[in-house]
Amino acid sequence: MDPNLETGKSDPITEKAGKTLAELGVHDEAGVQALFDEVLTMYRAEHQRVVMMGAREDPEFGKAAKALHDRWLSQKHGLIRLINDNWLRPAPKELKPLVGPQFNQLRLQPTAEIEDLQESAASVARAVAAHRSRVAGPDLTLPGYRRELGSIHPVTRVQRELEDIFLGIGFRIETGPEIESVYNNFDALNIPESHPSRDDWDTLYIDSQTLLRTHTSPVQIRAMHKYGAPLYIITPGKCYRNENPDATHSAMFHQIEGLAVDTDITFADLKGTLDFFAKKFFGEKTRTRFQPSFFPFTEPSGEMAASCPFCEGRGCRTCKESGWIELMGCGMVHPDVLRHGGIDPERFSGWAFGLGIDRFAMLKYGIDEIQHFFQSDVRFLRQF
Ligand code: FA5
Repeated sequence: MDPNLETGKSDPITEKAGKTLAELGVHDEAGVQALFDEVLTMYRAEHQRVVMMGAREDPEFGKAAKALHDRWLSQKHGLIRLINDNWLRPAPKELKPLVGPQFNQLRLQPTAEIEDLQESAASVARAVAAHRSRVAGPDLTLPGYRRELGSIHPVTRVQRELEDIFLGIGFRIETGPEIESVYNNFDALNIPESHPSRDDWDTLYIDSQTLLRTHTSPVQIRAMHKYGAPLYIITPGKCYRNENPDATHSAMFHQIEGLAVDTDITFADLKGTLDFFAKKFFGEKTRTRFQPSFFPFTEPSGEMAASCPFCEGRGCRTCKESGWIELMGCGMVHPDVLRHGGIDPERFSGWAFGLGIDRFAMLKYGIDEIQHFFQSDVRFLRQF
C-alpha cells in the first residue's frame, strides 16, 4: 500500500496543502496551474494503486479505499479540505478566479471516484462473505446489507420550496395535463394564430388539435372553469418546446404559474406578492424590479427581476455585471382570458406570472448547464 496512506506520514503535497499560496511563493497563473497539476498527478497515482489492488482482489483493498478516502476527502483533515482552507479561501482577489475552477475540478474527481471505489470494496466484501457462508454457514457477525437511499432531485427540491412559499400565503396547488388542447394552450390565452410560438419550430404538435403544452398557462383556463372566482392557485409542471438544447434551454423543462383572481385585484397586489416571494426565496435584502414586457394573455405585462443574491446588486459573473437577475414574466390577466375562463371581467380582475423552476434551481445551486438535471448521472445527483 502507499506509505502515505498507511502511515498518514507527511509528504510534499500534505506539506504544501498546509500552507497558503503566498507562503508557497505562488503568485501567478502558471504557478497555480503547476501546483494543481502536481496534486492531480499525485491523486491519480494513489487512486490507480488502489484500483489495482481491487483488480488483484488484494485482501487489503477495502482498507486502502478507506485510507484513500480519509486522506483526500476527510471533512476535517482531508487534502481537499486543506486545499480549500489554505489555497482557495485566503487566495488574493486576482488569483481567486484562477484557483476556483482548478479547485472545483480537483474536488469533483476524487469525490466521485473514491465513492465508487468504496462501493466496489463493499461489494467485494459482500461477495467474500457470501462465499464464506456457503462454505461454513452464515457469519452472523457481519453487518446487514445496506440499501442505498436516493435523494430528492434538485429541481423537485426547488419546486417544493417555491410551492411552500405560496402555500403559506393561501394559494393552492393545481395541476393540468401535459398533453393539452391547442385551444387551452393558445386560443383561450389570446395567442393569435399568427403568433410565432404557434409555429412547428417551438411547439410539439400531436395532431392539429392537440399538443405538448408549451407553458403552464393553460392550467389557468382549466382552473377558472373548474372553480370560478375568487381563485388563488400555483400550477407546477412539465412543459415542452421544440428547442435545440443548450446550457439554459431544454426541450422539456418545468414551470410554475401563479394566478390570483378576485374583486379589486390590482398591479400593486402583483408587485407586493412577487416582492414578498423574492425576499422569502433569496433573502430579506432582495430588491425587485418590474419592467414592461409583452404577453398576449396579460395586459399590462411585465418582466420581474430581483437584485442579484450573489453580489447584492453590485455586479458579478452570475448577473453578468448588471446587478439584476430576470426571474419571470407576469402581468394583469387579459379580460379576454378571464372571459374564456368563464369569469366576468367587469366584476373580477387578476394577475398571473410564470417562471422556470429549472432556471431557479440553476441559480440556487450555481449550476451553469441545465442538461445536468436530466442526464441521471449519479455523480451529479449525489451532491444533493
Ligand atoms: C411563458 O411561458 C409565459 N407563459 C409566462 C407567463 C405566465 C407570463 C403568466 C405572464 C403571465 P416564457 O416563454 O418567458 O413565458 O417562459 C417562462 C420561463 O420558462 C422562462 O423565464 C424560463 O425560465 C423558462 N423557460 C422557457 N423556455 C425554456 C426552456 N427551453 N428550457 C428551460 N426553461 C425555459
